[in-house]
Amino acid sequence: MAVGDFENVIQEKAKSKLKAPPLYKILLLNDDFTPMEFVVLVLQTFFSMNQEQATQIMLKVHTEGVGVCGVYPGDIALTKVKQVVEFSKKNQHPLRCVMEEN
Ligand code: TYC
Repeated sequence: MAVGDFENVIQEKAKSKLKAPPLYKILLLNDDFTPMEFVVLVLQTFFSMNQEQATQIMLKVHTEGVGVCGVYPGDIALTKVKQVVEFSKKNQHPLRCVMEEN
């Protein structure tokens, strides 16, 4: 076997070991106390949504109990969940936000 063939075999093996990093969904959960306007503000502030998108997602969570606000790599997802939880606590709202592997 020529040297070039060996190189190809090694390259193919290396490629087959590459795996995309896991992505995480960030979920908002409904509750009976957090004001709708506050949820819309959270979606605009931390998930870069405009008023219409944020209102749509908020209403989905309000009626269905849960909704996805975005999908991110693990470190970014964790930071966003912490930011939402901290911001909600500071404003004395019980809004729940969690992440789940996609
Ligand atoms: N259910 C809340 C209300 O009626 C609104 C709400 C929507 C709360 C979405 C949380 O993730 C949520 N004020």
